[in-house]
Amino acid sequence: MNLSNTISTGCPFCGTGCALNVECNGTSYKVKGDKSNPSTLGELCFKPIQMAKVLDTARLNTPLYRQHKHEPFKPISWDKAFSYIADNILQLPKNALYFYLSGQLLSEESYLFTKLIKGYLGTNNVDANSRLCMASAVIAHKMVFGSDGPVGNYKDIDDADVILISGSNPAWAHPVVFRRILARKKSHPETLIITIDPIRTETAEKSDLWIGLNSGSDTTLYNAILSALHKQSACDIDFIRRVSEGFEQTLSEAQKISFESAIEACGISQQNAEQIVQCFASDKKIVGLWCQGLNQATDGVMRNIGFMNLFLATGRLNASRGCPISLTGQPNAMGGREVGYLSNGLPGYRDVRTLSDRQTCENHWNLFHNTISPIPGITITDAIDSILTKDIRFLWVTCTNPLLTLPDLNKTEHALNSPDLFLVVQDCVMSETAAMANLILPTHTWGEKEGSMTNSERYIKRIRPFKPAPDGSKSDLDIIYSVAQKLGFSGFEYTNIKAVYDEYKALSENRLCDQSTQEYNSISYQWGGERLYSNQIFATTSTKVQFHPVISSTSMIDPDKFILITGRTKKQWHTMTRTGLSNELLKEEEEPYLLMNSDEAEKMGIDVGDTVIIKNDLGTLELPIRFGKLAYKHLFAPFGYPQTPINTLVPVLNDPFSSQSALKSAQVLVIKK
Ligand SMILES: Nc1nc2c(c(=O)[nH]1)N[C@H]1C(S)=C(S)[C@@H](COP(=O)(O)OP(=O)(O)OC[C@H]3O[C@@H](n4cnc5c(=O)[nH]c(N)nc54)[C@H](O)[C@@H]3O)O[C@H]1N2
Ligand SMILES: Nc1nc2c(c(=O)[nH]1)N[C@H]1C(S)=C(S)[C@@H](COP(=O)(O)OP(=O)(O)OC[C@H]3O[C@@H](n4cnc5c(=O)[nH]c(N)nc54)[C@H](O)[C@@H]3O)O[C@H]1N2
Ligand code: SF4
Ligand SMILES: [Mo]
Repeated sequence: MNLSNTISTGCPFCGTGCALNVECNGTSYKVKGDKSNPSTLGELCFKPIQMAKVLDTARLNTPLYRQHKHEPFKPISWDKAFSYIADNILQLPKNALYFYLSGQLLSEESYLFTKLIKGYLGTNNVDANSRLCMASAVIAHKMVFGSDGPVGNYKDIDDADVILISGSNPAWAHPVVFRRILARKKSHPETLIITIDPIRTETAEKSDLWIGLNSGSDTTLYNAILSALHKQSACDIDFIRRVSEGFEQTLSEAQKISFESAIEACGISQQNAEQIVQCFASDKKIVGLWCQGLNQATDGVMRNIGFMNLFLATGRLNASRGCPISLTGQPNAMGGREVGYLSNGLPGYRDVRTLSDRQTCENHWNLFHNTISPIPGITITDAIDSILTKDIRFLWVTCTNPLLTLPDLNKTEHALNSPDLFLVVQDCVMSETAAMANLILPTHTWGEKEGSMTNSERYIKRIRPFKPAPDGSKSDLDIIYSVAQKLGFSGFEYTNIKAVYDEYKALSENRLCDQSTQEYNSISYQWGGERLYSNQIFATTSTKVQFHPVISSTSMIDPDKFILITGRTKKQWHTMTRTGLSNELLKEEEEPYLLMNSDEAEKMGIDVGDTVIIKNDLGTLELPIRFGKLAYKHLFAPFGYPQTPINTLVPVLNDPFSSQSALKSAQVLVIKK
């Protein structure tokens, strides 16, 4: 590798998907924004800049094995490691195998895992951490538009009159998107930024209006706005009649609650809610952004749909009046969804339940018909239960750290620690999950890998290596090739990564996420163009966009308990396995904390810095207090800190449509220590 040059690549962190140039000088890597990239325009935040300084810290450099989980690990050869995997896969029945992937893998990696597992192994027992992240958004998009895929794009922010953010804290989680919002505000001060969030986050702080609703009352709020719009004759009846279905039923469900009682249930002021109604009733261009505050809930799909209903009802799916844009969390959850890595997916936004989709993939992979199972696999939280009942006995975890990020960690730990489970973990460092494994496969990571990623606005770019990987580690793709070979499969003999991409892109032809015309070496492409469905023909069977009735939630807060919201910090990435190695990224985020309203704390005799006990039926934790501004009886704690694994207190309660877990609304008692 040339030691002094500039490599064009992308950021490995959030779904904003910034394109980067890395200036390499010996072992020093200077990360800058790539100004030639039309999606992110040369912007970036501090995470990749600081991360590039610690890429070689604490890396694994040999496969490690132990037969029993109480034994110490022993280094083994790669060949032996692949044999252990192949032996387990060949000896166990198909439905005893499970694979858990990640939105941080490159598209080529997720594609080949999908081909190996769903195609060659003939099991759909595979899921990704997107189940915890984007599953509700995926289902909602499919129900409304007929396909997954966020509608709008970042450019829509640049001329928006109103930016409506709900359940999202982009100032921390999508900083470059937020900077774009602030740039619009600066150049056009009349732009209105509204944030709907139980917490007065940095995003809310910098907005014109903070709507601090009660956790879980979103559907009630959106329904109230929808019926108020209808009452004022502010719905776009022409659009509704011409290109949509289901409006009447949706409206009558929304009308079941009066505006006044809805507002009361949300715990917000009538004036604030009316301000949103007036925005939608006007001709203003509104861009709607949302993320985990809507996705991670037992009614996550309904929250997504309720929010999108407001845009449909006012004909807002275009450049002049605005549109909804679902913010994607991980850097390549979009790519993973495109290649079909969730338990029901197949490449090119296909589905295992559709015969023609299975056959297209079987033909493409030179497999016999009926090799791919028509039954979706179980989801990750169900897989944890199946490990406990010994139905699943082999789990291969790649690029995710479930021991800290799944709900109900005591149960998760119990499952992963099971003597009947052979646990393989493929990671670049010793994560908490790796430390529980029977077999650890040390991988290359960002800066060392090659492939492609799709960002939150459907823009695909190339990811290129800019440094050597530690000796002894292997790329995720090499590991897949080698395991396939050990299993005796032909169909994984690629001469380069371009060949993997070319094979996948052919499967995307004539699909919504078509990228079949792209040249691997120079991919720079927004599939679907700037905005999806600009011809008002939708991916549904009737080609019409679908309204769906949304039931107003009636969330009950136990008067003794608090609602514990969990989420991100500004500089750390999830379980901190990599960003936790950077002192700069740890500054002010060294310790976990519990955010609480000062007046509620003072009533309980609790002061800033005091340690409190938080507990529920699932467990007990201790955290130091910080004061913030939140809806009454709400708390916030970050979830990535291994020393206080907050998901211990988060129950497994899933959305019935998406099986995404409600990670933002555990009920807890707070006790002064
Ligand atoms: N710094 C940093 N950035 C990241 C990540 C990271 O780990 N660190 N992770 C990336 C990933 S994978 C993801 S998914 C995104 C997540 O990005 P976000 O979803 O923006 O971040 P969260 O902190 O999970 O939650 C967002 C907000 O939802 C609010 N919320 C909770 N309950 C409700 C509710 O009932 N209604 C409404 N309206 N709001 C509610 C919370 O108070 C919180 O402020 O961030 C990405 N970016
Ligand atoms: N309570 C609560 N829980 C949550 C959430 C929440 O808001 N609240 N959010 C959920 C969401 S949205 C998400 S996305 C998940 C994220 O949860 P996880 O995906 O479990 O968390 P990460 O820390 O990102 O784990 C990524 C792992 O991949 C490893 N890794 C890095 N690069 C590579 C590579 O190139 N190859 C391989 N093989 N490994 C690599 C890292 O070292 C790390 O161990 O957490 C979910 N859990
Ligand atoms: S905004 Fe997201 S994608 Fe862009 S540099 Fe920061 S972490 Fe990376
Ligand atoms: Mo996520």
